Amino acid sequence: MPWVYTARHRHHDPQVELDTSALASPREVPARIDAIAAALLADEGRTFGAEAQAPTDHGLAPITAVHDPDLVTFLADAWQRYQREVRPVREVVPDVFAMAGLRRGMPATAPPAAVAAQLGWWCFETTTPLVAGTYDAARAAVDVALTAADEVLGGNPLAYAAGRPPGHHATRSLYGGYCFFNNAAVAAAYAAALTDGPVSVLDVDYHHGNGTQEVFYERGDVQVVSLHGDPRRAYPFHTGFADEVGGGRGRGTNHNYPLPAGLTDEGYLQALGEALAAIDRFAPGLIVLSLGVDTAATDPLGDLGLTTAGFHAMGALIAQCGLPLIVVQEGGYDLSRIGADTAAVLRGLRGAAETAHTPEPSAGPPPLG
Ligand code: SP5
Ligand code: ZN
Repeated sequence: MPWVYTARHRHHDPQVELDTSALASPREVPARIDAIAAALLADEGRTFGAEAQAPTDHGLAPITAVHDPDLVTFLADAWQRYQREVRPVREVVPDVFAMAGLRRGMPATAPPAAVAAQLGWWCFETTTPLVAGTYDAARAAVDVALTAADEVLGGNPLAYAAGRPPGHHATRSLYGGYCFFNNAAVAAAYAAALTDGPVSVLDVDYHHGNGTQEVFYERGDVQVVSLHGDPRRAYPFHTGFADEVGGGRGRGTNHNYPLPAGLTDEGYLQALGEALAAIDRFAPGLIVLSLGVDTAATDPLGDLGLTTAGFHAMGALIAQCGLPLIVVQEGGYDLSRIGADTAAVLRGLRGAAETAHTPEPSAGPPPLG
């Protein structure tokens, strides 16, 4: 199984974040992906490639197919501008958010010019600091996902993108939730364009993938299916309810499965079975799997109850679809088991992946250049 990794993820290395009303040690840290890479390497090539591939540079076009180009431009030098315009500081976090209620009934304003104002225009929450190397790491994470997509589009039934920072909370025009660019959404849009066919995103991270949902909400060619902690109690709180079914041409293509606290393997796999039936009805050519293992029983950010055996069963059940799979890493914060749980899902997926049929890329030049 090909997997893609670059040490550039370490360039995003926050030391503090503002979380649940406290300055805390960040959860989304370089050690996460290094633990996963170590687990895959310890397998010595039995299930995974004996070594990772480096990502290839895909440029900005696949990113701006999903994100506002002005968000990309902002992230490219926001940290450096903050050092000059505001004050020198290691972690940069917004103070004032551009909430619609601030300007009710007033004329629309142009985007602000000062970096301090722009932070609250492009970011939706406080746990996602910018540091000096954030943009480089976030760009690399997109290339990791796109390189895994290339493997699957080239005929491999399964490829794994071992990247961070994660992506599924980033919307078209907002970053947050530890996410800057939506790696899985960029990969799904890229795969949909290159295959000219329907694609499903299956998001099993503990948190609702609000960004992926928003990116594809009105698109009929990309289905988004997410299982997550019920937003009545779980981050990101404002999205992920079952009545969010898609709009316009995308009506009926968004499926949310809010889950109760304490759910264990059996209940989780039952909900996953329902989610997979919805994917089966959509009949995609491939699946992008947003794989967060923060559903683990011991995860510090989650309250579900999955075991490592449950993660293996999750992979095996998803593999029964018989569809090619681009697996993109999202969350997972228990460093003592993130490697084992991720490897368990991938081993389960590989069980049936050998038999998967890969769609032909459409003829003609790639639409994304
Ligand atoms: C990709 C991903 O998993 N992002 C998750 C972002 C969650 N950020 C804020 C979580 C706040 C939880 N506060 C601690 C709760 C301890 N039970
Ligand atoms: Zn998560």
